Amino acid sequence: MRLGLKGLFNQRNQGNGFVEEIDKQTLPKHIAIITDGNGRWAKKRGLPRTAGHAAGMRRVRETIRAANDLGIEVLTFYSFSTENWKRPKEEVDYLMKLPVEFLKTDLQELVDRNVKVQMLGEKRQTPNFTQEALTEFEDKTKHNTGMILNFAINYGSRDEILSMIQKIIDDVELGNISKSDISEQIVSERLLTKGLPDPDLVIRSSGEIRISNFLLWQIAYSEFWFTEALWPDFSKEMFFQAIKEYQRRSRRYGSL
Ligand code: V0D
Repeated sequence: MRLGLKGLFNQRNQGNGFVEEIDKQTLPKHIAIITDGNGRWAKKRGLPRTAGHAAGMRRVRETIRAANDLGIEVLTFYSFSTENWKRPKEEVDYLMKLPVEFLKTDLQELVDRNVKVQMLGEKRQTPNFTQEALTEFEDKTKHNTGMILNFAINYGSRDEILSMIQKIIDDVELGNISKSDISEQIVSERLLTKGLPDPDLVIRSSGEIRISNFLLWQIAYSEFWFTEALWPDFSKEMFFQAIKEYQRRSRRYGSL
C-alpha cells in the first residue's frame, strides 16, 4: 500500500502528548533529533533566520529537560552539519554564538541535572569563542553520570566513516589488528559515537523525510519519527508522542 503524506506523518495519529502514558520500562535509550525548520519558521513570520534559531534553541532546552525528566540515557542533536558552512555568513556567525549563549543560560542547570555534555564532530574548525564554550561544557560536565547530551557540530557521517576507515588501516599497518579481525565492533569503536548505544529513535522536524548524512552506520536498526512541525514549534507533547509511537512499534515487533 502506498502511504500518502497523511500516513507518513504522525503515523496513525497514534497517541497524544500525555507523558503519563509513557512506559518508563521500555524507553528508547538513545534519541537523536534533526532540528530542521528554524529558517522557514522565521520566514513565515517575516523575521530574520537568526530569530528562528533563537526560537529553536528554546525548544532544544525544553526537549533536554523533558528527556532528562523521563530518564532518557542519551540525547543527540544535529546542530550544525559540515554542509551548513555554505549558508550566508551572517547566519553562520549567529549559529556559532549559540553555544556561548547556551553556556550562559544553561550550563548551571545541566550541571545540577548531572548531564554530561559531549560533542560529535570537529570543533577545531569553529571560531575560538565557540570552541571555548564547547570545551567549557565538556570540562564542567565530564564527571557527570546522568544523561549524555551530544551536540553534533560540524558533523558529517561520511567524513566520520572515512576517518574510521583510515584508523582501521593504521591499526592494520601497525600490526595492532589483522584484516580478519575487522568486525562491527571494530568499526563502532572507531566512530565518534564510540561507547554510546546506537539511536533507538530518530526524530526529524519540518516535513523532510531524509537522513542527510547523519549517523549513517548507527541508524541501521533505528525507528524513525517525522513531523511536519517546524523545529521552533516542536513541543514536549510531540516529543512524548514520538516516544509512545516508538513503544507501540516495539510492542508489535515483540509480539511477532
Ligand atoms: C541552531 C536548533 C544549542 C538547531 C537549536 C553551533 C540549529 C539552535 C547549541 C549548543 C544551535 C551546542 C553545543 C553546546 C551547547 C549548545 C547549538 C548550534 C546551533 C551550532 F555545547 N542550539 N544550537 N549549536 N541551534
